[in-house]
Formats: sequence, structure tokens, C-alpha cells
Amino acid sequence: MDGSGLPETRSTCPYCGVGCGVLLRPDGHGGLAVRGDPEHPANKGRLCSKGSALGDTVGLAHRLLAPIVDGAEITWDTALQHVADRFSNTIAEHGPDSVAFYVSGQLLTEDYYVANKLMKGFIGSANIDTNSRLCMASTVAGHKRAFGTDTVPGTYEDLEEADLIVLVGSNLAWCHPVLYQRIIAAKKERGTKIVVIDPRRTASCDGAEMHLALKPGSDVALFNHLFTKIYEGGAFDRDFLKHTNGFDTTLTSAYSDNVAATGLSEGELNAFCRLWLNTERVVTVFSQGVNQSTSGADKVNAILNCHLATGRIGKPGMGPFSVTGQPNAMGGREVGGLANMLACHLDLENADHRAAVRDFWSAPKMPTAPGLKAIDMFDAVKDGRIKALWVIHTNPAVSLPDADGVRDAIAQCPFTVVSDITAKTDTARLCDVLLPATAWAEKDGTVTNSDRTISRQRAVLPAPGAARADWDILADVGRRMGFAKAFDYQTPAEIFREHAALSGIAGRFGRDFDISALSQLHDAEYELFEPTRWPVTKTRSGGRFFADGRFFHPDGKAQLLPVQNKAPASVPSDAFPFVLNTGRVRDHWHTMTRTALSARLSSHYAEPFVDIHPQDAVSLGLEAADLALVKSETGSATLRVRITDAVAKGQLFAPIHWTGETAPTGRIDAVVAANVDPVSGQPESKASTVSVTKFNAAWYGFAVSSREMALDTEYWAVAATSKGTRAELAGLSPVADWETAARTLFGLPDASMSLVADTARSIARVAFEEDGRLIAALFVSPRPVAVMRDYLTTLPGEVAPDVLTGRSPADRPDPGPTLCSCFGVGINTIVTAIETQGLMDVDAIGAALQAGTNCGSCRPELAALLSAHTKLEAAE
Ligand SMILES: Nc1nc2c(c(=O)[nH]1)N[C@H]1C(S)=C(S)[C@@H](COP(=O)(O)OP(=O)(O)OC[C@H]3O[C@@H](n4cnc5c(=O)[nH]c(N)nc54)[C@H](O)[C@@H]3O)O[C@H]1N2
Ligand SMILES: Nc1nc2c(c(=O)[nH]1)N[C@H]1C(S)=C(S)[C@@H](COP(=O)(O)OP(=O)(O)OC[C@H]3O[C@@H](n4cnc5c(=O)[nH]c(N)nc54)[C@H](O)[C@@H]3O)O[C@H]1N2
Ligand code: SF4
Ligand SMILES: [Mo]
Repeated sequence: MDGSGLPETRSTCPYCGVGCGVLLRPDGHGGLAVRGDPEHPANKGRLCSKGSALGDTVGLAHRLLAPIVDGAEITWDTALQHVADRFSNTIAEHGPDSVAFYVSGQLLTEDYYVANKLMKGFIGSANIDTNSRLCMASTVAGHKRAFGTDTVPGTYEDLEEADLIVLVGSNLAWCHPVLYQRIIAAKKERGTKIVVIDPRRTASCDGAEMHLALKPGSDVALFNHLFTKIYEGGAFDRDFLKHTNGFDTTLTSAYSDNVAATGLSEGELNAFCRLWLNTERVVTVFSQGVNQSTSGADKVNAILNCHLATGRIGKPGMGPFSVTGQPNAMGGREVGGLANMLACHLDLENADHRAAVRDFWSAPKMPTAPGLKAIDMFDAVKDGRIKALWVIHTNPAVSLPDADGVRDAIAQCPFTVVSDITAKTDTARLCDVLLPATAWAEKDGTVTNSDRTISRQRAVLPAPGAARADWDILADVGRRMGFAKAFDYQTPAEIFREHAALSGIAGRFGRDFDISALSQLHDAEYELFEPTRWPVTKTRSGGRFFADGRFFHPDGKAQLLPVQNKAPASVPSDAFPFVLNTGRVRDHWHTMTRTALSARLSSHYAEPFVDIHPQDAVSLGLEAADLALVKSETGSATLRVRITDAVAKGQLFAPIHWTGETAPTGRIDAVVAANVDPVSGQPESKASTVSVTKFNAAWYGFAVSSREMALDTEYWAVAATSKGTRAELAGLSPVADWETAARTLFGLPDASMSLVADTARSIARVAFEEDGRLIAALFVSPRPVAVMRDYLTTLPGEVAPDVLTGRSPADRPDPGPTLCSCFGVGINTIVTAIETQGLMDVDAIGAALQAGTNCGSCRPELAALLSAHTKLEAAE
């Protein structure tokens, strides 16, 4: 209870791997109030901008409510029988390896367990892989090579107990904001130092002492150099090294590597190594700048080598820390969701492990060889080896590299099933059978976060329409394929208990993942289950791994691994001279099927963009707000130009979030090459080579409307606003009749209209009214449209505002793009307050404007604004 009288239910945020606890209070009309759970160990009440806006995303307008086969709504019985028959017939005709599941690190553990059991135990193929292949595969491979198992040694408390945090290829401030806030809070107490290792200057740099802008892909060279300095500085731990193999060969290899590949100066290298050597309590946090690389697994081992050599692992405030992206990336690894893993951290290729799992499941057949990894799986779809595909809780037509190729492959697959919460995704639009899943807040189960803490997600809203839980859909298909007993589940609690019992077998093989003490959990205990860090056995609960020097290789030791720096697979050429880096923005989640529903999350960035260094912009003849055509050998994307020295010369950065639904030419993975790490199979999503040219628009447009628009121009990007929608537009050929064009765009054949146009010069301003209220407006210009967008988006619904000037009146200044999404405070408002009120720090901004005082996700950007402003003043 929170004092309002209505009960609150504890659950877990469905976005990132921090796994924050939330308290949910339904309003009884489909709405949901969400606040941070003060009791949850991951966040202790904090939430970031995405978590705070969860209530905006639970509406049903966009939801898929019934099964659809070949475009027509049908019953579950018909749909699932059809799925089961097609899979069974395909297997009968072409063998088990002719079918595949492509699943997700966002599935709950119970869903994931059933999918893996059905494919590996009963269909008898290992062709199940997951979007974690694009996310955590390099870390899994690196962990297994070093430790013998895929073990995250540390805990979140280590981030607060460290004196040095090294963020490698992690924009923690935006991607794991609550962890970043925990670190910044600890920094105030103990003066924690932060080093960011990233080719790009990010929001995470704002709280950091040092930013090492290394050359893309060169992390191995940097950590090899650190390894030699550890040796020379005598910082290695002789006692701990007894628990490891490979020190000498690793050292020789490290010496023969070329630190110049990092492009860092001697001063930078020395300062970093000195700090590392002199600080016992160091946590190295790493994420996609490490994993998404053709040397991803080697980067992981180069980092682990340094921690193992110094014994700085598994002790308070020390250790390597892979932060997981998705809410259940960790759970997926536990159930063995990757094509080369078995359940419970057991190995598919180990005959004893296989036999144990087969006996436990009473499985008729088990595959003996790994299945197809994501990229290979979609290649096999393309060339016809995979004839039936089931995609669950992921959107591969957007998120896989060579996304146009993947889209074509899915389209031509003889039979594709998609389970999703909405039909409005690029992948769902391609399938034969579309199955409606219950969404977050409607379903029950567990997830495991980055520090091995298992938490419950709980249902507080009714399942809409015919939607069913993912585990339930999978189990029903399993029964219909003839495996009635193995898939006779009634509740997620039953599945959880089975998984926990299986982990006891893994424990007997001496594996790390053992939660066997939970195998007898009663339904009521599962209902009340509190966040719990694994392992959970009769003798052990939670804690850290490896401080005792006991690892999981057969000899009990850890392996130091000689690794050598390797350049990214795509080499810049005259045709493709730029290196394209891709990643996330603060307020959007992946392909935006949920965050795009929230007006406040959509106001931080409202369209896809590309960051270009100022010198490159000059040589390309690009100005800020132009559109650029970014091309590679695989495809192209049209993106808004932002000119910034946050990226180095020769490099570009573009976000991953836009899709056929929100900006069809902004799908960045159309451009990304499908180069993979040879060890992990993870694609190099951060270093494709591309060309950039100006998109020669004949006209540019900006539109606001109180309803959806019919967008059909060469470039468009749409975003939700508090009053409806906004869109950026551009076209390659002049438009002769702006009245007709605007009426078609807004679907307003008869509404009363004001128009100012100079068609020959592609200038037009059009506004529509209904009952004296503005309902839509369009601004067209031969150059990128300069109007006060963030003011204009507030106007639909207002009585006769003076809209055609595109400017706000003096008494209603344009707030500018939203920086604080919780309180809707724009950049212009903040800059004005800094200037007129002489605000000196982030707290002062908060006191004046509230900005940054709720979730805190925007605090790094507020700090950056302040420092830019102070620099300007100093220069005056
Ligand atoms: N807001 C938001 N948060 C999210 C998500 C989201 O969609 N939105 N998704 C979640 C998921 S699934 C994931 S996996 C995580 C990802 O979290 P992060 O890995 O932190 O996010 P990214 O933006 O993908 O990439 C991190 C950084 O790697 C840098 N980088 C690129 N190449 C290199 C390199 O060669 N070396 C180094 N050292 N750095 C490099 C990039 O410049 C980028 O700043 O975020 C999770 N959290
Ligand atoms: N270039 C480039 N590409 C990347 C990355 C990058 O950094 N750069 N990052 C990669 C990484 S780390 C990741 S994790 C992927 C993420 O990529 P995806 O997994 O493809 O992205 P999502 O938008 O999270 O897709 C989740 C889908 O599940 C649906 N969904 C939501 N809830 C439910 C539910 O309860 N049940 C079911 N069945 N469906 C549901 C959503 O509507 C959505 O369609 O992208 C990868 N692609
Ligand atoms: S940091 Fe934000 S997105 Fe991640 S779990 Fe917490 S509230 Fe959710
Ligand atoms: Mo991810």
C-alpha cells in the first residue's frame, strides 16, 4: 500500500538488465501507476525515464488481440493445430533441422525454458537461437573460456564499493541508468573515479575523470598493454595466479601486441594504467562496445586476463562485470537458449551432460551438435534449409544485420509464425501465423538481472482479447505435436520448479548455476517470491564467485588466454570511407514497439539521426539538420545530420531504434554488415564501413496533427506527442498542389484550411481547423524546416492559435527538445534559466525547474549543458 488505499503489486521493469523492482497500481480502467520499489535490491526505489513512463505503454490501441492466419482472425484451436501440423509435417518430411525457433532475452525464464525443452528435447534439433546472440554471446564465450562456465562473478554492491569504475563499450548513463546513478551516488561518498573507454563521447563521460576515445575495435590492444604494465608494475597476485593457467603465454602474447592500434597517446595510456595499477578496488563494466565485435570474445578475455592476473575478482568492489542488456538475458543463458548451450549452463556437446538432461526430461531425442546461430539461421532461412520458423518476442527484420536481406528471407520462408503483442512490427507483417501474447503487467514469471538476482514479474492487468502467455502457447503446441506429458503445464510455478530441479543436476556436475533449493517452492511461495540472487542451494545462497580461486574448468583453475588485437572485419575504402557505430538513445527501447507509445519518451529524440564530425561535414557539404544518405554494400538509410565532435573524424554514430513503422528509411541495420565473431557468432554491429552523401530533397516538411497521418514520402519519421503525432517529411520531387497533398496527409478532405504557399519555391504553410480548433498543420520549405517544433506540437486541440508563423509568441517560449522527460522540460527552457538565473549546478536546475529531480536519467545531459555554458561564458 502506498497510502492511497489501493493495493500495489511488486513486479520488475521489463526493459534493461538492471532489473529494477517496480510497484504497480492499476486504476481499474486499464491504466497503471508505476513507481520504484524501495525494497528491491537492484534499484532501492529508483527508476529511469523508461521505467517511470511504463504506465504510458499499457494501452490496448496497438495490441494484437486474436490469432491471425493468412490475414484472417481465427480461433486458438485452429491456429495452434495449424502451427503444430506444419511443424510436424516439415520435420517428418525434411528432418528436425529443417525447423527453427528464434527467441529473445526478453522472454520470462518459464517461457524460455519451455521453448528450449521443446526444440532441444522433443523436436530433437538445436536450432533454437536468440537475440542474445546479438547481445551477450561474446561474453558467454569469454566467460566460458576463462572460468569454465558463464559466470558473472560480482554483484551490484561492488559498483558502490569500488574506487575505480572502468566503463568499456558501455554507455551506462543511458543504457543502465539506475546503475549509473548508484555509481554517481557512491562517487559523492567515496570519490569513486570513472574511466570511459569508448570511441565516442557519451553521456556517461559527464561523470567521468577520463575518457579514452580509442580506435574502434582496438580494446584487445589496450587491455594487452595494461596486462604488460600489471606485470612490470608488480601488480600481479602470485598467490592468486596459482589458481590460473596461462600467465606466461598470455604475457608473451600481450607484449607482442601493438598498443599503437588504439590511437591513444602515451600520456593517456600511462594515466589509465597508473590508475588501474594503483587502485585495488576496480570494477570493469563492459557491454556492447566489447561484445558486438568480430573480436568480441577476445576483448572479453583481454579484460578478464587483467582481473585474474591481479586476483581482483569476486571480492568486494572488484571484478569484471558484464552488464546484461535485456531484462532476462541472464535467464536465457540459464535455460540454455543459445544454439550451442544446454539447459542450466550444461554443455550440449558433452555426452554426460546431454544424457543427464535427456533422462530428466524423458526426451525421445537430443541433438548432439550445436544448432544454427542467429546469422547462420537466417542464412538457412534464405537458402531454404529452414522451412518452418517461429519468431518469439523479437523483431529480427529490424534488429539483425543486413536487415533487408533478413526481411526478404523471412518473407520467402514457406512457413513463419510470430508471437508478439502487436501486429505493427516489421517482422509481424511478414508472417503466415501471428499469435497474440500477453504483455508485461499481464503475465507471470521470473527474470534474472545482471547480478544474478531472480525477481518476479507479476500480472496486475487482465489478458486483453484472446492473448495468452508465451509459455502457454508453446506448451500447447508441444502437446499438439504429440508430447502431451512433457508439456502438461498449468502454471509458470510448475515450470519454475522443474527448471530449479534440473539445475540440481547441473550442480552435481559442478556447474555454477544451481537453484535446486527452490525446486520445492509451493505455489504460494512462488507467488510471494522475493528477489533472490543465485546460486540457491542447501549450502549456499547468493554472494560472489571466484575469490576462493575455485573455477569451473576440469582442473578447477581459471584460464588466462593469449589474445591479439584484430581490426574490425570491414576495412574503410574509397567507396565506403566511414566507420559506422550504432547504439541506443536514452528514452527508446530497441524497435520501439512500446516506448514509441509514450509522448514523453518520444520527445527526447523524434527521428533517426547520424552524428558526423564537423570536419567530415564540411568535406561532405553537409549542414546541421540536412538529411544524409548512408550506404553500405548491404543497404542504405536516410538520417538527419547532427554535427558533433562527440564522434571522431571518419566515424559516424546512428541509433538502432527506427523501423518500418516509425521511419522506414531509418532502419540502420539495413546498412550494417553481417560480419560475426568467429568464436561467439555475435555480429559486429558497431563497425560497418559506409559512404555518406547528401539526400537531395526538393523540399522538407514538418507536420503536427491530432491524429495519425497517412505518410507516404521518400523520407518520413513519425513520433507521438501529447496532442497526437508529429512527423518530419522530405521529398525528392517538387509538389504541385500543397492543398491536396496536405489534405491527403492528414486525411482531411473537407476541413477548413488556411494556406500560404509559394509552390515554385517549395514553400507552404497549411493549417486545418475543426470547430474553431487547430487539428493539423504542415510547414514546407526548400531547406530543413526552421520552426519551433516543440511549441507547435502543443497546439493541436487549441482554439485558433496563430500557427502559420511557426513561431511561438513571446509569452509562450518554445521549450526546445525535451531533456527531462519526467517533467517535460526542454533544452531552451533550461538554457534560459541557466543564463537568466545564473544556475551553477544540476541541483540548482532541479530547484528552479524540477528537471532531473525524479528519475535522474537526464542529469548527465544537464551537467553537459552546464559545462558547455560555463565554457561559453569563459570564452566571452
Ligand atoms: N535506453 C536504452 N537502454 C537500453 C536498451 C535500449 O534499447 N535503450 N537496450 C538494452 C540492451 S538489450 C543492451 S544490450 C544494452 C546495451 O548497452 P550499451 O552497450 O551501453 O549500449 P550501446 O549504445 O549499444 O553501446 C555502448 C557503447 O559502445 C561504444 N563502442 C562502439 N564501438 C566500440 C569499441 O570498439 N570499443 C569500445 N570500448 N566501445 C565501443 C559505442 O560508442 C557506445 O557508446 O542496453 C540496454 N539498455
Ligand atoms: N546495429 C545494431 N543492431 C542491434 C544492436 C546494436 O547495438 N546495433 N543491438 C542488438 C541487441 S543487443 C539486441 S538485444 C537486439 C534487440 O532487438 P529485438 O529483440 O528485435 O528488439 P525488440 O524491439 O526488443 O523486439 C521485441 C519484440 O517483442 C515484442 N513483445 C513485447 N512484449 C512481448 C511479450 O510479452 N511476448 C511476446 N511474444 N512478444 C513481446 C515487441 O512488440 C517486439 O516486437 O537488437 C540488436 N541489434
Ligand atoms: S534502469 Fe530503467 S529500464 Fe533498466 S530496469 Fe531500471 S527502470 Fe527499467
Ligand atoms: Mo541487447
